[in-house]
Amino acid sequence: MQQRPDVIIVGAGFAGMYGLHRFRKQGLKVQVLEAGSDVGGTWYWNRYPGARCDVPSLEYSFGFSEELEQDWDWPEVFSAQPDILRYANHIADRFDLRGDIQFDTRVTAVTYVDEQNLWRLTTEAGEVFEARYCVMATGCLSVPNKPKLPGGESFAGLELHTGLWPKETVDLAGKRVGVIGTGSSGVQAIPELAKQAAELYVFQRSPVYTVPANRKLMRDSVQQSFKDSYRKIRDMQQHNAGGVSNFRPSDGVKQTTPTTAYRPDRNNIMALTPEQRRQRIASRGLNELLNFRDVYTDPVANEIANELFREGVRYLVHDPDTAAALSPTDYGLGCKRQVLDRDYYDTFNRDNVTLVDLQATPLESVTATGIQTSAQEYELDVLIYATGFDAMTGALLKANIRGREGQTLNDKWRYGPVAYLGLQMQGFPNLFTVTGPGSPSVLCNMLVAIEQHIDWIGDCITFLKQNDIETIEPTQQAESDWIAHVNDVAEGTMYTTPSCNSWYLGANIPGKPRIFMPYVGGYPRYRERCEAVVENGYEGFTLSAQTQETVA
Ligand code: N01
Repeated sequence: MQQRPDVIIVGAGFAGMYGLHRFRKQGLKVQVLEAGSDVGGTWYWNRYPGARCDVPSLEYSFGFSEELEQDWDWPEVFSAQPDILRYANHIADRFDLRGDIQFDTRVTAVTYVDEQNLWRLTTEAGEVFEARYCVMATGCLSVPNKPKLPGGESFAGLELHTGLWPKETVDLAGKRVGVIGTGSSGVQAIPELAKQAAELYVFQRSPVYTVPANRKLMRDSVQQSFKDSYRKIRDMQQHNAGGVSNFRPSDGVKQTTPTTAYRPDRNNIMALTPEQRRQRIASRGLNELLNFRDVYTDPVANEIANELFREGVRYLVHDPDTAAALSPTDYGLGCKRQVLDRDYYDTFNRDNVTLVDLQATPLESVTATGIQTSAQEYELDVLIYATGFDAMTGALLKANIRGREGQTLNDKWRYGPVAYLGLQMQGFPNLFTVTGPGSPSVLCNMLVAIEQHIDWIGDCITFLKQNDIETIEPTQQAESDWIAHVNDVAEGTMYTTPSCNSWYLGANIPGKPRIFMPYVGGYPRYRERCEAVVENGYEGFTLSAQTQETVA
């Protein structure tokens, strides 16, 4: 048994790292447990070729340290995985975090000990850690989904998953490579894999709506403008639905890549004539379709945009059959997380790339030598799963969490995640989730969402200690009212149309309850609600006073 910390944090991605720094600064003893061998979370595991962030790096960065903001330089506007991992490592070194992080430590059970009001965490190696507070900083997209395909274990070649990519260089030269999956990961990886492999086979179940990413190198003047304006930018982030300031540097350099962030200047596609719509796309590209407000709420506007998108694919992809197969028809723009690419469609014009449409010729089995579809066998040396994650709830349910009186989180969440503000669950006192279901999380600039949650949790712990409060947990009423609100605001958006099957809804995992998990009401509205809850004396939470026996 180790010396008891005040707080145990599970995970040393950006959330766990900032949690460690923030809680330590407020005088708490903190222990972080991390399954990987180093810091970085998502950016530690997702090392596949082409991996990069789709939020501008000057915004996808921490605002808690002005010195860090000033010292760090980003080489690209939207950074690649190695640069973001370098940033994570820099933070670990700069704030001397590694001493309180135990790496290569997978937590296998998180159990509330009722008699002592503390959390006991057990690791795969059998170590036991205990603390009054437990913070699950386990990430929203951290449990890779490897679908159970017939013959799935029989492939004799090299098998990889984009979300568990090896540290060592993977040499694909001269190899026949297959990729299953065309979400963000697949779309980023495919153009890079095509450059390396002898033959690339893309096994596509659903075509994707993807638009070109901004690929600008960072200009010194742009970086300096941001550095000069960071306080204003951080404030702007706090008032933007997606946690992105959309700050335009004073020298007029524009960021043209759309984000999922709210754009006040969005207009309606229905207000334009067919000719005007085409002119807009001709001059601004397919990205323009994402800037129309009504595309996200009006099914008629949505279908107009979808058809214009398909027109664009037909223009970009030379072979008409391939273009048709790459064009989504059974769901609309705005249903899934927007995908951004670099040369995705052009990749299908290469001689060494073959699209295998699994809707036309379903995958029958994985064999020792490749993939058998209803039409033929594709012989492969390497099989890459770009099949996504058990998102938002996966890591929490896998951690085997047991709350008061032995209640399991898996049982509590059997019909879908139930939590108050995505921060806490009734029956699980003093356990906090960072960017949990019911919070803006994946719909927000993740670093902004993380800072807000960690600050809220840190302030909450200070309040508990200062007021001799033993435990905090939400009331059942507050929890169910919040979930009802989360569902209400998602209604009527393209996210929840019956034709939409996204990981936001859990629809990518067989048997997972179909619930829209993130909070779509916008980050500022959410943040204000969190602040109001505190101002009203932790409204919706039950606070239990410290008893003599448990004062340790
Ligand atoms: O995962 P996905 P992802 N047989 O779930 C297919 C973030 N991210 O890793 O659509 C055949 O989106 C599946 O097909 P279908 C970002 O938030 C960000 O790509 O279910 N195919 C789909 O094509 C993103 O949204 C960045 O029919 C199967 C693909 O696998 C999230 O991570 C980069 C299958 C999975 O797509 C997840 O993205 C990367 C089966 N049995 C990731 N099962 C950036 O910042 C699944 N598929 C840019």
